Amino acid sequence: MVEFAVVGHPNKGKSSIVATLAENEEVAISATPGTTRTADRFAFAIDGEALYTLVDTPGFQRPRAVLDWLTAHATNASSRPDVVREFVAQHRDDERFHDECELLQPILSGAGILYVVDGTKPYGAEFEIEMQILQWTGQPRMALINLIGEGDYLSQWQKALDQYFSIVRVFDAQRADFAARVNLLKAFAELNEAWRPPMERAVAALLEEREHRLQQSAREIADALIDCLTYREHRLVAGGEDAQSVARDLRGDLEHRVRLRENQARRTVQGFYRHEQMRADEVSLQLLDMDLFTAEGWELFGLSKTQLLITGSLTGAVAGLGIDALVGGATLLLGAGVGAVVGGVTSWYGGDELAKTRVLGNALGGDTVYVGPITALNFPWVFLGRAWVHHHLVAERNHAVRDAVSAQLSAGENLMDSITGDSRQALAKVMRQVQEKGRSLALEQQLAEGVAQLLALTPGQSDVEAERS
Ligand SMILES: Nc1nc2c(ncn2[C@@H]2O[C@H](COP(=O)(O)OP(=O)(O)OP(=O)(O)O)[C@@H](O)[C@H]2O)c(=O)[nH]1
Ligand SMILES: [Mg+2]
Repeated sequence: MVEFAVVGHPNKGKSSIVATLAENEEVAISATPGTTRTADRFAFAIDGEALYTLVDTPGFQRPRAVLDWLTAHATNASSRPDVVREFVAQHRDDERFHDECELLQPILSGAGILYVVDGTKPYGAEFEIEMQILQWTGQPRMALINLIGEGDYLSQWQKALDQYFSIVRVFDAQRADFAARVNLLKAFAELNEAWRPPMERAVAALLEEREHRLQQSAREIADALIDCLTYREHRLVAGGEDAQSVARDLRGDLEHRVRLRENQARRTVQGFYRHEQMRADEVSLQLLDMDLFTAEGWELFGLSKTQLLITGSLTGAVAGLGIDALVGGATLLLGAGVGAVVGGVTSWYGGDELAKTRVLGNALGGDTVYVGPITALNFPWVFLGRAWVHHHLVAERNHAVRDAVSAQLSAGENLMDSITGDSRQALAKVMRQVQEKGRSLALEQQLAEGVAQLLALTPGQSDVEAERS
C-alpha cells in the first residue's frame, strides 16, 4: 500500500495533517513541541479496503549533525540513499538521533515524503538542512505549507521549497475542507507514476463514500423526524390530579423524547463521518446547543411565518385554520383536537401548542390525557434546519480541529426560507402525510430523498439566491 511519511520541524502541524488525511481522531495533537515521539502508521480504509497509509513522525531535532555525518560518509551522489540507510543503521540506539531515525526509517522503507512547514513564520536556513537530508533519501516528495498563525511568508517559502520539492501546496491543516483534501490526494498521484492508480482509486472511493455518508445521514435524519412526528404520550388522570398538570407533564415527556431522538440522530450522523469522539460543545456553533423548543431557535432554523403560511395553505395544513391562527394568537392550532382543550396558549411557535392535547373520558370512568403527535407547523422545519446545519458542520469538519468550530452562518434569517419553493413544497407534502398517516416505508424513502437534497446544499447559502444569480 502507498505510504506517506509526514515529516518536518517539531510543532508544525504534522500530526494535524495525518489526522485529517487518515480521518483518525486518535492521532495525538498538541501545542507542546515534541508530542509525537515515534513513527506511527495510520491507515485510511473504506469498507475494509485500505487505500493509503499516513506515517506520523517526530520532528527533526539535530538536522545539522545528521547532514554533517552524511556528507562525511558519502562518496558519490548515487550512494546517497545508502548513506542515509547507513546512518539509521548505525544510530538506531543512539538517543541523540532517536527522532531522526524514527522519521527516516519509513522513508527508507519506501514512503513518499510530505514535508510540512508553517507559512505564517519566516523561512530560515535551518530548514534548508532538513530539506537536504530529505533530498538525500531520493524518495518522491511534496511540500505542504500549513498556515498556523497570522503572518504571511508564503512567497519566501515557495521559492525555497521549489528547489527541493517537485510539488508545493498550501494545505491548511485545520481549515481544509473536503475539496481541499481531495485535491491533495490528486497531487499525491502526481508524485510517482506507480502511485497514480492507487491514489486515483483512493480519490474515487472517497468521493463515493462521501455520497454514501450523505445518503445514510439523510435516512437517519428522516427516520428521526418521523419518530418525532409520531410520538404520543398518554396517562390516566389519578384521583386528586388535575388534567392540566397531567397534560403539562406529558408535554414535558414528549419534548424529552424528541430531544433524545434528535441527539441520537446527531451522534449517528457523526459516526458516519468518523467523528464519534466529537464532544457536543465541539460540534457547535452554539446555535445548535440551543434547546430544540426555544422560541429563538424556532425563528432561526424554521420557516418564517409568511413561508409557513404559504407552504401550509398549499399543502392543506392550514385548511380550516384562520390566517389569524398563524400570524396572530394561534389558539386554533390547539383547538383542532377532539375533547377538552387543555393548557394555555403562549405563542404561535413554542411549547404549549406544540402538540394536540385531549382529555377523553374512559368508558369505565376517569379521564385519560393524550398528548401528541406534534402538530405545530414549524416543528418539522426547525428539526430539519437544525439537522442540516449539524450535518454540514460535521461533514466539513476537519479531523484536526479540536477546538470549537466557529460558526459563520449568518444569524437573523429563517434558515429554511432559503431553500427553493419546490423543495419546500415537496418536503411539506411528505411531512404532512407522515403527520396524517404515520410511518410507512414509502414515506420514509420520500422524506429521505428530500432530506438528501437538502443536505447537499450549504446552509445559509440559499439555492434560491443561486437560482436568481
Ligand atoms: N491555528 C492552527 N493551528 C494549527 C494548525 N495546524 C496545527 N496547529 C496547532 O499547532 C500545534 C501543533 O500541531 P501538531 O499537529 O501536534 O504538530 P506536530 O508537527 O505533529 O508536532 P510534534 O509532534 O510536536 O512535532 C497544535 O496545537 C495544533 O492544534 C493550523 O492549520 N492552524
Ligand atoms: Mg506530532
